[in-house]
Amino acid sequence: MAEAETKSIDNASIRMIEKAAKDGVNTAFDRAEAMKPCPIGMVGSCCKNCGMGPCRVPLPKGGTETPEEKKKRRGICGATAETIAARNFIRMIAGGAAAHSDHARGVAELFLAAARGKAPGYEIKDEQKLLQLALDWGVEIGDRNNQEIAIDVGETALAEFGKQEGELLFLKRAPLKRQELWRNLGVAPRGIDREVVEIMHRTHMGVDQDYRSLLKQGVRAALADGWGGSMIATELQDILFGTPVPILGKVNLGVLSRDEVNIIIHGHDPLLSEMIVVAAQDPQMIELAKSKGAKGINLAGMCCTANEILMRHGIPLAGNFLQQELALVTGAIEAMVVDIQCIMQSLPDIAQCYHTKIITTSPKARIPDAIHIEFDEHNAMESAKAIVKTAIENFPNRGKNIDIPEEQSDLVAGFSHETINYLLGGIYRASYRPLNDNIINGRIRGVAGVVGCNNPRVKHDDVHIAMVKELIKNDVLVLQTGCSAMACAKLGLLTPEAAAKYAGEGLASVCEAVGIPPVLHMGACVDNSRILMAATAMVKDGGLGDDLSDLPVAGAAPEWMSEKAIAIGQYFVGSGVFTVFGVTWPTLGSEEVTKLLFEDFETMYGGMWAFEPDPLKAAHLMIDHIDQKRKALGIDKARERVLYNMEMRREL
Ligand code: SF4
Ligand code: MSK
Repeated sequence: MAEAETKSIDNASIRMIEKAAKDGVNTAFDRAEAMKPCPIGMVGSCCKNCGMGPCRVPLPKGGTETPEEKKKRRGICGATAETIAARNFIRMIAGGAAAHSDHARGVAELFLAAARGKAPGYEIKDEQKLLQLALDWGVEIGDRNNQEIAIDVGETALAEFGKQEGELLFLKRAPLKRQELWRNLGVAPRGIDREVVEIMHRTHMGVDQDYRSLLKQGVRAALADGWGGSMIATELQDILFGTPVPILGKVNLGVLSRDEVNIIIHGHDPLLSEMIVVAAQDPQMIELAKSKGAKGINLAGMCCTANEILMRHGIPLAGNFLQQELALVTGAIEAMVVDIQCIMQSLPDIAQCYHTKIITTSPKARIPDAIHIEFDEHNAMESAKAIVKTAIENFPNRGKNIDIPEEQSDLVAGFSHETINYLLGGIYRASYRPLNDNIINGRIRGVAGVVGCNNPRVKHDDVHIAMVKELIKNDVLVLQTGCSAMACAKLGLLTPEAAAKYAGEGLASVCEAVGIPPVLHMGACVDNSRILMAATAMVKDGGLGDDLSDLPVAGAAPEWMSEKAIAIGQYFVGSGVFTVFGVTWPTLGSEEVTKLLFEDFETMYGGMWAFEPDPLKAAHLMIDHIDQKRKALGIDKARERVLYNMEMRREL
């Protein structure tokens, strides 16, 4: 038990780590202990981009070397430690941007098929957002019907991926000053695919060998993710499935049911999961479940697919990234349905110890020993029903070795950028004005986006929770997505009651007046684009400068692990936001590359990276940055509240 307690802060996970040990199941926690990270690769000093290598160029022991020695520290092709670290770093950006953007492409394709009437079961749920997007992209509205408009919107979206010239359309959403800065620095992205491909070209042996130039392309591709792929995914998903509004949900393994068929949907793509939600409510399916001895069907989510179906349907969250294996260890899952991203290959192996069926659904993400039921968007309900049926038929195979932890917590999710606008300003005056006003009067010190994954190199959930608690205690409103949101939800930080319990006086008073939690759940990892939109709305509302880099805001991914996290961090930095990562930092093998990212980027982009594994220290780096921005805006001194008499009102 003591050992399991060092691995997670979450009691449900601790109990399942214990059970896994008893059941002889090997999890990521065990593998992380058995396999120490390679100290050379960890800091970005290993290149394997050609057959002459892999080349390792670590700093000499003690970290000091003469200029002559440094000159010799090269790969076989002559690549320096700087080139190697920069290449590795931007290849991570390419991976992350590709993942988000290929997800977005799938959404755009389905969107277009739905608009053309070729994807039965899907329809336009948010007409207002469709029209807004049409306006933003210059698609004619006139007296055309939604279907006609949606076809043009879908075609415009798809064209963004392969665009060869010009700029991505969403760049125009950014503050004008930011757009100019991107153009002046030559990082305004062209087509999304083009920027990713160009990274792969430039990092091929013998191409771009100046770390500054490599990192510049990294920024361009990351912006193509945040203001391109991710934003397209979020917008089109909202139009198809509905823009999220606040909704009550539950989180943790305690949401699993003892007497119902448990189906977990895991991954990132809401296209299929939306249909599974409908299929699981089908009376025929429920009857079938009952005929197999179950009381019904219990659907729960895992990772970002979970965030998607929670926000729109209130489907409970079984857990975050490091709980995917632990969910199987309960012995109570009939089927875990996976789509794309963040899915561990160990799942089928663990499933064999119980009765669980692992079902892959994407042609892009197959796993040996899993059952493959391919999702056919033209026949989505059929695919969804086949999956639900497979799970139901597996219920009689449930064994006796079952342990479902009690833990489950309430949370409120669904704070889309539009919802925040409405909650703050009301239906007729929707605006960010009250937020800006409360930042200016000092009740809210600033805003932080705390996002990202879990990583077994640190104690599960602990780093997220410690950082977020420290931020809200210091009157910083926190916006969250991904696995980080789930970590904090488990502690109850995503409920309105958390304001009185954990937030500083100023933040608590605003949260209580508006009726919102001090930590707002904004969705899945692609929905970090919502945070960009919220920050842009703050700039446009006035009083807090005229660019994103003027805002008293900061970002963090304290338990990051995925390449997507690096792409997200880089698009925040490239948009002017100070961003702190924990766990490890992948360019420490080159002082020059690290200095460019941590210092020089601030002069160039008004935002820079930082690395601080200690969550409290990291929170204070963010708070210090917020305070500096407040000072620069001249709002660092708490203003006296003046009660206006009639004469003063007339004058005003
Ligand atoms: Fe080594 Fe250069 Fe080949 Fe990289 S590209 S593996 S540094 S020879
Ligand atoms: S699922 S990318 S572990 S947030 Fe989006 Fe969680 Fe990170 Fe995957």
